[in-house]
Amino acid sequence: MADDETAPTAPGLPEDSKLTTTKQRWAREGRFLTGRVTRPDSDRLPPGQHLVRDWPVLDLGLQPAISRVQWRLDVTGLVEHPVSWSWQEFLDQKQTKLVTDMHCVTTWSRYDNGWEGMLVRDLLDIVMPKPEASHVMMHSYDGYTTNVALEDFGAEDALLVHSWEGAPLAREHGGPVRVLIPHLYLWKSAKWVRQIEFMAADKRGFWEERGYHNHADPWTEERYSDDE
Ligand SMILES: Nc1nc2c(c(=O)[nH]1)N[C@H]1C(S)=C(S)[C@@H](COP(=O)(O)O)O[C@H]1N2
Ligand SMILES: [Mo]
Repeated sequence: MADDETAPTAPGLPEDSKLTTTKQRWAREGRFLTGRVTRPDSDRLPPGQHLVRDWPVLDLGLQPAISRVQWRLDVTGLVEHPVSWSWQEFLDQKQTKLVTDMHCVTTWSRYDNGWEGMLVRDLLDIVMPKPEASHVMMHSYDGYTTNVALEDFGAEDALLVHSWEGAPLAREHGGPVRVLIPHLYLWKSAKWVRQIEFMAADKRGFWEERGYHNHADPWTEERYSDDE
């Protein structure tokens, strides 16, 4: 068990101490990014992965066509300020460019992907998760779902992306907007995202219910639920 889970709660601290601790750590790490978040080259490819140059497409075989006119993003559940954004409202939010690697559980990794979108941390600043919010479920236009702990969702390089390498994110890769959580296997990065739900308890998403690991850290090869 991690130290922060066993640490006694200081007297007088409210029940939200876990979120408070997380937010304090974010503050220590630095709120502003240099635009590049990677490990040193020598330690860059997670175990069991191989490098690819192309970008494979993986999904349930259904690639919903969502026009930017129809598109909406709803942020729901345990937040102080739920939002329901149109395409323009989403673009009006602060935009950030990042370069990250990505790692798929099917063993390919791809380095140096240039993204543009909204930092999840900027989203969290707007919607303000309530103290009891501990997990997040992403819901997509194709019916896909995937779950993460709030701490993973709020990673410094987690992004809601609309562009890749300077062009609008292609439909087959989840455009108009997909989630990107670079430090987890790519199935945790919901394509065609339409709703982000904040929850008081964990709940497994599509692949997590079908044999895949609940957490999905590529560095410790959290591939299958048998390993939990
Ligand atoms: N909405 C949605 N998101 C999804 C999926 C999906 O089927 N539907 N598949 C996941 C899986 S299993 C992987 S490996 C990645 C693949 O992303 P890519 O097709 O852009 O490489 O998307 C993830 N996000
Ligand atoms: Mo996947």
